[in-house]
Amino acid sequence: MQVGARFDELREQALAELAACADERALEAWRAAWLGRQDGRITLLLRSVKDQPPDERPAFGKAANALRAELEDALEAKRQELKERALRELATLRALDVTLPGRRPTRGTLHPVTQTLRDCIRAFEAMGFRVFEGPEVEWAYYNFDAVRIPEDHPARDMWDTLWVDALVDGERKMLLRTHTSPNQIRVLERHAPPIRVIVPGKCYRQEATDATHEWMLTQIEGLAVDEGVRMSDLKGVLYDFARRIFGHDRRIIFHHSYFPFVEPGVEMAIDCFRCRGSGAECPTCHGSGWIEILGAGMVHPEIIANAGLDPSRYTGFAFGLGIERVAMLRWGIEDIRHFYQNDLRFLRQF
Ligand code: FA5
Repeated sequence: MQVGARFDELREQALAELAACADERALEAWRAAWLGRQDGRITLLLRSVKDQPPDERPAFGKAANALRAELEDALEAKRQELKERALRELATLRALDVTLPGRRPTRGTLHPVTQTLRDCIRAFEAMGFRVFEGPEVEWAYYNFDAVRIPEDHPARDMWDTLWVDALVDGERKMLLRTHTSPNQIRVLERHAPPIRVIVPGKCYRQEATDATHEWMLTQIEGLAVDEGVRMSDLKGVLYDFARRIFGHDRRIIFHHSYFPFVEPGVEMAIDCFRCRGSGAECPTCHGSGWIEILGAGMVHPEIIANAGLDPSRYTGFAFGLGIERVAMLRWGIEDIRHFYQNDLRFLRQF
């Protein structure tokens, strides 16, 4: 066989096998088989130059060297081709479609109870009250005993309590505060008259929920203690508050009420936005025509005395306002339970 023809056959076979290589491993196997230093077929071919008849050696050697160079170039070209294909595939996998419409960033709003709380705080701040904060996990002492609700007092039943499971001195003494009134004591312990503070915050009660009762509620406690503070001051502050929040056309009523930490005690209610007092079947006010929004009264003289102040000289008023009820009245929301169900159809309306 002619040297040229033999080499053509080898070239064809080598290039066909190379073309079939699909990855780096196949390429390496091909390289070892054809160009491997030990026993690659081309290496063996080059080594066999000396076995050729002397007159054919130069042509044989030249052709074998040319074939080796050609296969080395073909290997390099194939390697490059595989690399580029892999990069192209990766690019399609991670492709960004710049023609897709963008995602609109979602924008939140303040929860309606938070909005109302802030508006109420602003109304009291405008009347000279300063904001104070107290703990949500409270000692039974502040929540009950210090505000004149002893262990066996029936008033404890008014606030069905969520107790914290930890025992302190063998007793459960910590609870989720049932009202913000423990802060009357916390403020009196730390500050001297003249006192004019409000204390906003969450409270918790083990309560069967209905249209106007939730087990978590937000209150603002108000406390003013000074020489000569009177019931008329309390009424003036609360009227002014109601006008700032609800406007002039809302009706307000004070009823006598009982809270162990005030004397006398009152409840303030606003006319029912739903039935305006006419509907005996109204599910919001239960037919009374009024929705109670706060409890209030003159600070009990015993609490003034326990704070180290002379009750014949210092007097004060206190109130505890329910913020969810205020939000319901403002926006005509018929059920308090909407607030904490996280239903965006409800929350997006504010
Ligand atoms: C109290 O919590 C007293 N600490 C208020 C007080 C403070 C009286 C200072 C005197 C002096 P009461 O339990 O009535 O009282 O609650 C006060 C207000 O919180 C209610 O008028 C109402 O607006 C709101 N509230 C009470 N319970 C709930 C409830 N379960 N869900 C929603 N709001 C409530």
